[in-house]
Amino acid sequence: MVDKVWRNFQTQLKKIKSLDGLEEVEIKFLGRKGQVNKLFQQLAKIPASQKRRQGQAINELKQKITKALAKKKEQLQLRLADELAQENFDVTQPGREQQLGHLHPITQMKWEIGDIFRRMGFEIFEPQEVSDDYNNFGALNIPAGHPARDLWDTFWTREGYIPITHTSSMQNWIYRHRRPPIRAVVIGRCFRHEATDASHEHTFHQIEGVYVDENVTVANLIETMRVFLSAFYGKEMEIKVRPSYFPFVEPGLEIAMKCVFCNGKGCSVCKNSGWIEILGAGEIHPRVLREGGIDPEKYSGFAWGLGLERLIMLRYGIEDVRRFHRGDLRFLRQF
Ligand code: FA5
Repeated sequence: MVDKVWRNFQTQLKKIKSLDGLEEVEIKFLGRKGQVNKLFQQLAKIPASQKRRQGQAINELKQKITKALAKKKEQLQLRLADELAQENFDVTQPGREQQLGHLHPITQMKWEIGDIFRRMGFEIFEPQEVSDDYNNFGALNIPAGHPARDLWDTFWTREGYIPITHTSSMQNWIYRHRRPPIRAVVIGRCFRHEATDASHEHTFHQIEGVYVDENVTVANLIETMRVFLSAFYGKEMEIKVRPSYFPFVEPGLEIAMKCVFCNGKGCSVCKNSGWIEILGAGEIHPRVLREGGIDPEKYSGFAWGLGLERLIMLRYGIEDVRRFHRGDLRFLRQF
């Protein structure tokens, strides 16, 4: 019996490839329920005259197995160290810091701006990125053939849908799904078929806002923008309000911020004007309210469309809007 166990052990010893495998074999032979202990238990059944010799043989077997396992362990450890050395692996080196990803600056700012408007009492929405002629133009007092359509260089799908040119495309939906007083902000992507430059991208983000209630005026609009800009920049910002034209507001206006790159002196980013336009806005046109099922005799409101990238550029002094989509990690890791 002792010989049989020894032969069995030797066969298994040869197959061991790892320290885990070694432990398995050790348990199988030297463990509490292992083969050596089983031999000891069988001693009780053999004649007293043979017990002494047999007991000695089992003890010798146990020692041989223990020794063989220790030798094998040493060989395995040496081989492992050799392999690690060949891989040029220095176990004494401290761990390398993992480069985990983080949110894109646009996402960070979208969330931050959403929080500011939420605190100001606005409900936040995302736009439908692909919409139709009615929502992007028709419902906004821009019927087919209206020359103002040229203000937006529009992409069209073959089926006649529009990747939205502005977040104003959500206005009609908001008027139809909310009753005054309405305070809503839409933050999302817009697409324009236009030449790109330092302040124009084909894909960019807008923050649309609408406020509808009784007796709302342009003064409320300007104050709302002032409060928002102070919260976002952490200080009073110098702004310029000038008249503008959008078919869905009357009167319409634009707000520009002093160019941070040249401090108002004029440079390539602000096209030498000293100011960077950040939003279009105005009193919502009565026709647009009526189209949304809201009585313009009773209610009035204001709306605005802010360019998200331009806000971020002015906050961090980023001189080219195209940086946001280039995927340059050196740029992105700064946020
Ligand atoms: C509009 O899109 C209007 N829908 C805004 C509006 C809403 C007016 C509600 C009245 C009432 P405009 O085309 O000017 O307007 O765009 C608004 C802002 O989006 C701009 O001030 C600018 O900050 C940003 N913007 C426009 N085009 C681009 C572009 N190609 N790349 C980056 N930002 C842009």
